[in-house]
Amino acid sequence: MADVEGIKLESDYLRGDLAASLSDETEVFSEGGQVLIKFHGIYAQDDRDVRRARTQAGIGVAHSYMIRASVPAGVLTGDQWLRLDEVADEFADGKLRLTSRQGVQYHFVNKRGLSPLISALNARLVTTLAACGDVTRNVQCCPAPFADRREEQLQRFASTLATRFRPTTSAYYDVWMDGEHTATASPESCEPEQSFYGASYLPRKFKMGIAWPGDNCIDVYANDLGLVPVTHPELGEGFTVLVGGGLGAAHARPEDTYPRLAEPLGWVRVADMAAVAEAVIVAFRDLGNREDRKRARLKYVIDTIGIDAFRASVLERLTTIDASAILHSALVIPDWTDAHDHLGWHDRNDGTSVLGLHVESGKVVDAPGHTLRTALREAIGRFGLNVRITAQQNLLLTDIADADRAALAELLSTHGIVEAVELSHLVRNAMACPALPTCGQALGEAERVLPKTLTLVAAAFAEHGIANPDVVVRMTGCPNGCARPYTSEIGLVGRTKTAYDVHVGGSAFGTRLTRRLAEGVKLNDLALVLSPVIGKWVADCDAGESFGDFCARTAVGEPPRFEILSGAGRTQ
Ligand code: SRM
Ligand code: SF4
Repeated sequence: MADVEGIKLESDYLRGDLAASLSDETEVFSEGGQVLIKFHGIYAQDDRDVRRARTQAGIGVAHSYMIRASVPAGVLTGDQWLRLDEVADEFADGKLRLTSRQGVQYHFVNKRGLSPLISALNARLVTTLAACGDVTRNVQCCPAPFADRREEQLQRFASTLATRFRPTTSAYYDVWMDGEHTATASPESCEPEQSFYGASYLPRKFKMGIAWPGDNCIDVYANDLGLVPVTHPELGEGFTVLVGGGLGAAHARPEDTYPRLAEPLGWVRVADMAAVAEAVIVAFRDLGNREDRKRARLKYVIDTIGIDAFRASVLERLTTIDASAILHSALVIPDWTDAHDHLGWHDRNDGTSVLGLHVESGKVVDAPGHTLRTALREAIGRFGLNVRITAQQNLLLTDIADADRAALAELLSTHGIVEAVELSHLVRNAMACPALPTCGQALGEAERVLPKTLTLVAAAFAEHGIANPDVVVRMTGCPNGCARPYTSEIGLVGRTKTAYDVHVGGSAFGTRLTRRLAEGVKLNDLALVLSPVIGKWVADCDAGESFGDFCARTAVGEPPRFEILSGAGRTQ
């Protein structure tokens, strides 16, 4: 068993020695404590920019903590946002970091700041419980509040699933909030002994997402469990259920770790969906690898036993008499026609509008000439707005009275916030993960070098006369895939401090994995590597064919590892 398994088992449902560690004088938690705090939404980190100098000076690393709030479907009230904003100054580094799963992170929090920060969020019904750890993580959902769609039903459903699958430990409230259960984000809950999680929780993280049909803005195929609403001709409303997505890989283990897209498990009525989701999670709990954490995700269970055996395992765990009447054959998902960023103005035709704002790498921060954080605070306070976080690290302001549109636009403009239409496609589409200096797993930079990288990519397209390429670029500091580079059209994956693997050929709609074009490329050589392929695309593409589609059709670079290993040639 991996060491983590023993720590979970002996922790008394995630309590461990956390309370004792909090009252000691040090900036650290015990080894076991560092595992357990993740379940409470906290990661132990250190400032890697000063790691070497401090170690050489013999003063040890600069410890700090990252706290992640999980926000189902990215939905927040204005009041919640204003409190989230305040605590960034009180306890963190003055920045809110919107995540690729619609959450919010704080960095550089010190140990003394953890309890007050968590208490402040919970007092506004925002939880950090299960934002990290071997549990069901934040439930993604298309956040668009458009009048002509029914996403809001889906968003409520995402919230229901998130609440149902949150672990029921009271340790969270006892450790961080002096047992104060009343003002928290979690529901009345059963004792942890009665929860399906059991004492050792899941073998690894488990991710769920709900997409809007046709608009894969959440990258549904990257989830362990992805739901797409499809109406059954006889049984009515339900979901085609996808299982086994996940992007993490390790450079040192190309033979048995790889990104993989989710595949269909079946179709389920809305009323039965939570029960089926629970059966999938329980099957993962029972069948997942508890020895080798690199192989502990659901995708490897499915690749080991096969989708049919996995489906049978799910059926066995459905506690109804006729389980097969619950899990039906998968219905075909409507074609994906977009992975919408939801940016810009959207008229709801009910006297209100929605405005999607681009947030570079999710960093809500005040910078000279671009005071986004202050702008949001003023706008939300003055116009009574609410907020949605997108799965592309951006932010939507909702409930804008049509009469306030001009004044809001004026306010944003005085803070240097430009409308999305004024941004280049590359900037608008791109994502990067936090990487250095906070992420302990980063091999190289990501969000800090994204602007330079996009300039280099733009130059490569400009060489071939393309001035504003509509291409999706995503960048990560290591192969874990946090900004989902393996489903983008150009994915850059950190290999060393200065070099990246260059991937191409994912689809703009997140339905296909990338192909590796080159290994270990210095950033300054990026144009050299991309330019010949761009040249071929310009010369040979079919009418309207995107860069990603062209690279896939003409088999540029190596196929995805998953296809090589499985021989499946699987693309969706
Ligand atoms: Fe991630 C670990 C940041 C979405 C795959 N991820 C981490 C950690 C916590 C590093 C660590 O373990 O010490 C990163 C914190 C860095 C920092 O300083 O803030 C981190 N992941 C992020 C975020 C903030 C990236 C972002 O740019 O927004 C995203 C937070 C989402 C959230 O709110 O919950 C984030 N991570 C993802 C995604 C994308 C997704 O889920 O849609 C993936 C790929 C999908 C998947 O899970 O396979 C992802 N993160 C990983 C992995 C690889 C897991 C694996 O199966 O091997 C790790 C490493 C691990 O878990 O040990 C990881
Ligand atoms: Fe850290 Fe790697 Fe995730 Fe980037 S992809 S945040 S470097 S774990």
